[in-house]
Order: sequence, then structure tokens, then C-alpha cells
Amino acid sequence: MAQARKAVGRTTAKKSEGAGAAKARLSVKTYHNYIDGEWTRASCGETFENVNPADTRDCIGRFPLSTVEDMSRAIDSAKNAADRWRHTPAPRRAEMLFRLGEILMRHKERFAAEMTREMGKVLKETGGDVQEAIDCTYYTAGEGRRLHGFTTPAEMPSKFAMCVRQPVGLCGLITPWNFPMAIPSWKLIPALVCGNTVIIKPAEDTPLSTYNLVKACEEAGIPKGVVNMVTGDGGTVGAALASHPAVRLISFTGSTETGRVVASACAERNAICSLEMGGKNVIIVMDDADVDLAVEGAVWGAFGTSGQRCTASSRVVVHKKVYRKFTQKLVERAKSLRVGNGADPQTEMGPVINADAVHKILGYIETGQREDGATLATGGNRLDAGEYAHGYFIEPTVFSDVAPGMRIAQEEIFGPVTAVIPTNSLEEAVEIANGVRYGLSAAIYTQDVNRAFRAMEEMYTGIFYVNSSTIGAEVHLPFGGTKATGNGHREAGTQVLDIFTEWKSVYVDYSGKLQRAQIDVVEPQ
Ligand code: UN1
Repeated sequence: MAQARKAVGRTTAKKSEGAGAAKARLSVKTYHNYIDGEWTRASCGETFENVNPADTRDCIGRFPLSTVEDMSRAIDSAKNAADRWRHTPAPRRAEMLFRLGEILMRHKERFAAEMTREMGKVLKETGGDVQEAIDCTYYTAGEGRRLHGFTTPAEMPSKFAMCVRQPVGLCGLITPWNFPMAIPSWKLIPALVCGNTVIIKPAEDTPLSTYNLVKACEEAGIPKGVVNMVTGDGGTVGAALASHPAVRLISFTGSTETGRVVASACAERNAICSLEMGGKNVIIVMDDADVDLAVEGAVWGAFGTSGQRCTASSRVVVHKKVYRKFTQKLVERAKSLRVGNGADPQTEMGPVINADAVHKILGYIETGQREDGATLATGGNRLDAGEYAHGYFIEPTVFSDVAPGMRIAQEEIFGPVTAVIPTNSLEEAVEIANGVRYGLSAAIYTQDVNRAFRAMEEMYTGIFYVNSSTIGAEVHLPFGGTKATGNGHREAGTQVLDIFTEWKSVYVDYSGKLQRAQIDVVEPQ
């Protein structure tokens, strides 16, 4: 749960504002929570502002700064809707989701533009974010006619054994700002197709994209109470959701630190908890790699979404034989990237999300230079003049000659910063690559199939790419990571069904007599 940082707390009139600005603020739309099929204000009446990270003078909307009471009402609403939804046949539930997919497709352009405005990433990428939600919706809705269980022979004659999935119940979804429609969809759609009711608490920085998703659910005819959305401060409403005894499952994506707090709240009451957290992802570039291709992969992986993906390529481990060539080319490409407002189609990299992010990223850049003693090969500065004056812009930054143990090579920066680390061999590269606390995504660039498979086998990550960057996962394959990245679950694919259902093993004895498992052994005839 990120703090409300870009969103600047309560809404009050700014005394220093000119008449024009004050008028513009008055025309800002106020959005509501979605509870029991009604759009309602926070019970305290307070709101927070959602501002554009490329231009903080641009206020996108006011959202409810909800209270614990609002969250309780949303949970009650999900509780009341649970039985009817659970008993709605899965193929019928799925039909509504197919309708949802059509609605998302129809509004794709508007949703992408609004997402760029609230989150900052370039239009192409926000289009991809909405597309990922569409893909997830269609793919997962298909599960409404599968949701397979299995049958298996029983130990006894005249006895049938099978295993079926059952919904878990109320699901609390706590979602991040970097993929503000795709990631909520990864959780929401499977939760619904499996027959659960949900309460979503979107990130404070990007409530509009989740609002758009929830509004589309309403339009698709999903019954009242099945989907609820409560916006506000993570420490208040997020915490209330995570600790509420009626909420059977929390699915969280965000920082490893907050994830631990969420997991503890769940552990207290034996709730199911699925966590998707940080990464320190790596691209390995071998001496036989297509260097230009590897550079393109590194640029896309390190600077796409301004490096604010859990799958971002924040480390590049490069064989010494191609190290100079690769680093030079990477630096040139980083320098040439057009940074700006993501709404401009010419822009290649947008701002970072908020002031705290700027502070944290610049802090790491300073650490890289001072404490770590790495070479700042390009970038390193905040851009704040001219067109950048009102936004959170940071130059694409490359550190070279980085040693694997340095903080910039170990900790998640979540910004447009990558660390190039030299290596002598594949074995050493793999050791460096695995030598971090996270295990989300890794990639290798090589022409040698043996090396590619060796690295695939040895990398302890949830995702692995050959001759492609560390980002760009597709929705029909499981998504998630090892070590501090997660707690063993996988979203997306059919594997996500294991989060949102629980198995029920069913035994049917039609022998008409008592048959004791493990005791009444039937001899072969
Ligand atoms: C994230 O990195 O936070 O694989 C999610 C990707 C996207 C999802 C990323 N499909 O890059």
C-alpha cells in the first residue's frame, strides 16, 4: 500500500491560487466509492486530489478519502452478495465478463488517455495496459466453461473420488499504480469467474483507471454488491480491509515492505494471502549476443514505464568481450530518449509517479556515485526546467562498472536507472543474476541454445526470457516470482485459479457398506 503522495491529502481551497486556477479546480470532477451498487461519498465527506505527474497543475479528479466505516460497509455489501453470486453458474458469470471485455475494448483509447494523465506512462504503454486488461478478461472469462477439477480412482471398489473448486468467499484486492487497470484485472476477473465477491482498494495515485474498470463492470451488468471499490489511504482503508475477519483472501501487489505488513495482518486471522512484490531483474548479455538487439531490450526494459515495473531491467550483466561496445551503445540510446509528457506521441519516456518517487530515485543515484563508487555513465538528474517545470521527470540513467554487491545492484529503485555489471562467464553471470533477494524476471541474450537453456535452468526466477527483455509477460502464462518477490502464488494463466478457489475433495461411496480407507485393503482378484 503506497502512501497518498501524488494525491495531496485533503481537498482545501488554495489561498495563493489565482481566480483562473481556482475556477479550474472548481470544475474538477468528484468521483465516488462503489458500494452495494451505489456511487457514494466518503462518510467523512473528504476527498483527495488525483494530479497529473507530468504537470501537477492539472487536477484530474477528487476521490473519496474513505474511512474505516466506508470499508466496513463495502465488506458488508460483498458479504450480502456472496451467496447469490456463488450460486450463479460459472458460465453465466463468465458471460458478464465477456461483456465487460467488449466495453473495455470500446473505451480503450479514452481509458488509455486518462491513464496517461493520472499515471504518466506514454500512450502506447497505457494502451498496452488497457489491452492487457482486455486480454485478461477474455482469457479468464473462458474459464467459466472450464474451471476444471479432476477425478481419480479410489482405493476401494464402488467408491468414486473427485476434486472440485469452490470459491474462497470475500476477496480484498489491493492494487498498485504502475499498471492501474491491468493488475486490478488480473485479480478482479479471476476472482469473479470463480464466484467470489470483491472489494478493491486502488492505489492512491491512480484511482481513475480502477474507477473506469469498476464502472465498466457496472455497465456489464455485474450485480450490485459483487464488485465494490473504496478509495483512500492505504494505512487506513487498506489496513482495514487486510485485517477484517470477514475477508477470506487478500491479493496484494506493491512493495515488499508493505506486502509483509499485509501478510502479517492475514496471518493473524488465517486468511489467504497472495503477494506480488518487488524485483531486481536482470538481462545477461553473452559475448555471442546480437548486441544491438540486446541494447534495444535493455532500453525497453530499463526505461519503459520510466523503470516503474516490478519486471524492469534494473541490472544488465554483460560479458567482458562485448562490455564496452554494449555500454557505449546503451548510453547513446539512453541519451537520445525523448523524455516528456506521455500524452505527446513523440515522447518515449514519461515522468515518474510522484514527489516521493523523485526523492527516492535521486537518493539511489547519489548512493550509486558516492557510497557505491560506480560510474554514472549518463543521466542522473531531475529535469525541472521549461516543459518539465511542473512534473516529476528524471533523466534515463545508466551506471557502468557496477559491482554485484553495490546497493544500486541489490535494491529495487523503481525508476529509470539501470546498472551495468561486467562478467567473465555464463557461470559467473548466473551467480550474479541470482545474487539478489528478489526473483521475478530474468533474460539472456545469446545465439547459443545450450547457454540459453543452461541459464533458463539455473535462474531462480518466476519468468525467464531468451533474446527478449525482462518485461512483456502475456496473460495466459503464470506471472509471479520467487524469494522476496512473492509468497509462492502465481497470477494470470490458469494458475491464478488456485488463488481464487479452494479445492474440495469429494468421495462418493456407493458400496452400501462401511469401507475404511487405509485399513480395509482389497486384495487383487
Ligand atoms: C509489473 O511489472 O509491475 O510483464 C507488471 C510486463 C507487464 C506486466 C508488468 N505485462 O511487463
